[in-house]
Amino acid sequence: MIFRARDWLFEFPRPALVMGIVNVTPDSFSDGGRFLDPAAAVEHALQLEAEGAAILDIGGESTRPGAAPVAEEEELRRVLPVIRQLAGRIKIPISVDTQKPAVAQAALDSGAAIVNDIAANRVDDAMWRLVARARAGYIAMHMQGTPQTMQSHPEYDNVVAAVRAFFVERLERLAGAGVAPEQVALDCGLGFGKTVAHNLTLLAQQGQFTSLRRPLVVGASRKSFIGHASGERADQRWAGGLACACWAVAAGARIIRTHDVRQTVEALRMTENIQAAT
Ligand code: 8Y7
Repeated sequence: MIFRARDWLFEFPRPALVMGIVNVTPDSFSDGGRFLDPAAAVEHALQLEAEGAAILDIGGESTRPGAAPVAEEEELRRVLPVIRQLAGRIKIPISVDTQKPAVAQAALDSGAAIVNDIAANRVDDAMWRLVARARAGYIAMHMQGTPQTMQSHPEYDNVVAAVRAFFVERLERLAGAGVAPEQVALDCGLGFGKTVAHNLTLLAQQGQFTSLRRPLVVGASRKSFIGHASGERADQRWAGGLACACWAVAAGARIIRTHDVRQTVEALRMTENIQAAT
């Protein structure tokens, strides 16, 4: 299995990829405001690369439950300086976390290689066409509802079947827009229109998605369902996040999106050593 993002190529089997989170926002629930200054965000990104990140995910719009949308100009003003300064300076691909085609295009023009799209359940295909043109990587994440409404009453007959059907349909529509399967990674979207039980079921059942033969992305880092189990506040949830990361990789996930890069790399290498001995 291959994941291709412009000039980057990841060939599996290989050790799981750790995707380090770089928030350039004033209001992220776990590290909001710490890296709004571009220079601080760049420093943070360089540190995550040094800690072993294989991808950096740069985002300028908080998508925590209830967060207000950010205007396009403001989002561009946040992420572009960071992407421009990082491109060429780092040896790993940059992913842009955005729902807006114009932001994705500007980010790709500034050196990003992957579009991380939490709004992959979109109706028009502008985002997919620009991903196809740039031959960029694309993370299709499942979300029920919107960040404004998603946690009010998440409901599924069968959450695993619903997410799997979404993946199948999305791969078809992406192919129709010119995005090759090799460019696509799939993400069940933990916390995006899901109860605690839905999140746990999706983690437990990662193996149900491996037959789609695309890399699975899992982002559990610091999310509230971890706090539900541990009682810890967001910036103290790393241990629960590691448990999710190790479980997910043992069950078949290939890319772990996290704030806690150094600890995650260490825990995943240990998990893979155990796997190799089974
Ligand atoms: C995810 C994500 C967020 C995730 C992917 C947070 C942008 C909330 N979560 N992207 N983004 N997967 N692909 O807690 O789970 O970081 S934002």
